[in-house]
Amino acid sequence: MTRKVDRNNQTPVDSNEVKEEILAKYPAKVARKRAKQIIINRVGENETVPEIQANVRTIPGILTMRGCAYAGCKGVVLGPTRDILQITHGPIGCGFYSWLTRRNQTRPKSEAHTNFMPYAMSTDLQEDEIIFGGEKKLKKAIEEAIHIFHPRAIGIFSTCPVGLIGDDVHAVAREMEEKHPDVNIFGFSCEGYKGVSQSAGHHIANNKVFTDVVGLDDTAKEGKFKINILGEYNIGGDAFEIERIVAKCGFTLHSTFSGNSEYDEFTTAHTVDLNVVMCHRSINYLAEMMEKKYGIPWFKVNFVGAEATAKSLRKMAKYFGDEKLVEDTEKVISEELAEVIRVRDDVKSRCEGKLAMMFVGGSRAHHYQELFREIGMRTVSAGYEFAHRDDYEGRKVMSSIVVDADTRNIEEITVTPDEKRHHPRKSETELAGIQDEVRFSDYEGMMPEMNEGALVIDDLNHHEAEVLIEKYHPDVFCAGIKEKYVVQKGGIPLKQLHSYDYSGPYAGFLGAVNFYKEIDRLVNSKLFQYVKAPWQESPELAGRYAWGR
Ligand code: CFM
Repeated sequence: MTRKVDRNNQTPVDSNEVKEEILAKYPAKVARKRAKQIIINRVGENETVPEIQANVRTIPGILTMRGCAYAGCKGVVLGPTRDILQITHGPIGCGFYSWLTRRNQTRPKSEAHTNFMPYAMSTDLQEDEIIFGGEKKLKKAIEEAIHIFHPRAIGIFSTCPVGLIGDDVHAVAREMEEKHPDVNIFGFSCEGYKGVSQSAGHHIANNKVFTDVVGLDDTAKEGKFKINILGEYNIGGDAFEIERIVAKCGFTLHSTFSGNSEYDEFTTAHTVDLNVVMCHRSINYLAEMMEKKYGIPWFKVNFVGAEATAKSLRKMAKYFGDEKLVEDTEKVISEELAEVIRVRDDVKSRCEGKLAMMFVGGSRAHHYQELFREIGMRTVSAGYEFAHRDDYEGRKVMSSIVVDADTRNIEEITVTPDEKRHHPRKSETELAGIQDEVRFSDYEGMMPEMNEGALVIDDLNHHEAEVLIEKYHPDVFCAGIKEKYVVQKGGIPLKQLHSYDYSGPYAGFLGAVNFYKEIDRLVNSKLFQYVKAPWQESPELAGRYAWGR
């Protein structure tokens, strides 16, 4: 099942030396801690890999790439849903900076359909509320929102100051819901500081969507082979491409959590027969809870990479086991792959052997290695900002993950089977028959698929990125906007894998073609070799205090 790790394909630089150089700059205590988060990859029998420390606090003073719990809850999981009216309870900056910067696209079914995405709604907390409390202002904002927009559902998202002053967003939600029984109003305790990163916000969002939204309506959608896609957020139009492909094969896509989605698709999501999980990190909780409560099996898929897309579609068709579906899926794959292979081979002739690095949130640092592999490029170093050990080492290590105080901060919901609505989608024997192929409730993680000797780094920081660039001279560095210009000033092209640099889609078959072409242009352009960073000309900045003149 596992990809063959290329044991001869060693990195051109000694990873041990790079690690040592990185650690040498740190005080002893910091170096000891970072040493557990910088791992040289080894893959043994049964996908065993070395242990990496992940999902722990960033050491104060280090310039991390991470974001906050509010970003994970509002920005990531709920943000892409167009008709849940989302109010940020907090200072205006939190609402404004989480407004569409992630490039999650949406396509309302018609002009008449609700779409709140072009709005950034916030209570715009001021000093007065910080001192005297913000609940009154929140209630007023909800009244105003209902009056103007008539939403079916309202989500309230807490920011840091809300937690610090003690506003009870849940009590406000209950009170307002009593006044407006037609509107489903729910609050999220996703204050930015709630966890060590955005990952906490994902969990908080999953919990509330599960308890307050999923399962409210038992009306099933028409159609055969019904699925939900969990953890796909339609960045740069990825979900549009995935929708196109799964429909062409003959699946009925009931809902995507939450790219290009609507509230109604969430309330009825429990009526499907299969959940497939794209981004494991951000939504595995919901997959687990839906399985327990409603009996919906889940497995991991990946639509980033043409081969990975084909493999995922095959797994899905295999699950339903319908001959015509399997046949149609194969037809779609061979039809779509024809163009992909033509471009891929052409691009590969120019990109083969080039080096890539990727440091993205919690899934893409794994998924995008597929696309680079397809054009013959090697990932010499990769890491997540905020993923957990299971995303690195595979879910097999989950039982051995230490639960610390920061994790305990987030509610664990006890889920039991729903007496009326839990029913098995397949018999035990049917499930067992395809377990090896589809791997139910499992994720193999990033490290078992990476090369021997590759450097895996959790929660990368600025200093470490600089050492990596100096040592490896990668042909492309993949990260986000915070890293982009520093890396490019160093003469290395940076591809944003969060927002896609205003481009995309990169998922599915058409997405793969887009990505090959862009990477070809980036790594084969001479442009970056001409860049001279300001610090190469004058490495030190001198300053003077104005009053010393
Ligand atoms: Fe999942 Fe995502 Fe990602 Fe993520 Fe994110 Fe993202 Fe990401 Mo930016 S849900 S973990 S919290 S795949 S916004 S669409 S690109 S860090 S790797």
